[in-house]
Amino acid sequence: MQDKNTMTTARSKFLSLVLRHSPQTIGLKLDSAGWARTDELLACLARSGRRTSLEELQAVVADNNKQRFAFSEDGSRIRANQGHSIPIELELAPQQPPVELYHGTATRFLDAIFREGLTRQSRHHVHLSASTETAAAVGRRHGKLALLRVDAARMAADGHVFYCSDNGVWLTDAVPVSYLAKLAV
Ligand code: HQG
Repeated sequence: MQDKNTMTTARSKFLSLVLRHSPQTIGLKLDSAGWARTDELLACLARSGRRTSLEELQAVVADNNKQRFAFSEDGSRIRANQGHSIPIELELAPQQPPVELYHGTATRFLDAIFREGLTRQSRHHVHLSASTETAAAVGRRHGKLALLRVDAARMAADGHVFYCSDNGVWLTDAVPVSYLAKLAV
C-alpha cells in the first residue's frame, strides 16, 4: 500500500505528462490555451486504469509544491501553468520583470550558453526565477550547478518581452549573451 504523499506525487508527475507534453497518452484533448475539461480528464484517467476522484485531483492541484496546475474559476477546466512542450498559447499578458532574474543550469552547458545565449530548448520559453534559491534548485536537476544573473531591466528596456506564469516563473523567448553574467556559487 503506497502512502498518500507517494500517490499524490505519482499523480502529479502523470498529470504533468498529460497536461504539458502528451495528452494523447490517455486520449485527452486540450484546447488552444492548454485547458482540458475536468470531467474529460477524469474519464480518460479512469479509462487508462488510473481512476482518480475529483477530490484526489483537487488534492494534487492544491498540494503541488510549485503550483504547477490550475483549475478555471468554475472548476470545469484544468491546465498546467507552464512548462509545455506541445504547441499551446498560455495567453499571458506581458509584464515588467524585476531588475534582475536568475537562471540555474549545469556547468557543462556554459560554453554553449555563452556562445548562443539561453535558448528555450524543448520548452516554449526560457524559464527564469526571481530568487537565486529557486534558480539553484532548477539548475541542480541538470548536474553541477552554474548560476546566471540576467539583466532583465536592460532586456526589457531593449524591447524583450517577459511573461510571468500563474505560479511565478518568469518566461522570455531567449536571453542573448550580452545580458548574462555568471555568479559565484
Ligand atoms: C539549458 C522546472 C545549451 C538550460 C523548473 C537548461 C523550471 C542550454 C536546459 C522549468 C542553452 C533546459 C524549466 C544553450 C539553455 N545551450 N544548453 N544555448 N540554453 N540551456 O528543463 O530552465 O519542475 O527545459 O540552462 O522549475 O532547467 O518542470 O529548462 O539547463 O521552471 O515544473 O538547457 O522546469 O519546472 O532544461 O527548467 P529545461 P529549465 P517543473
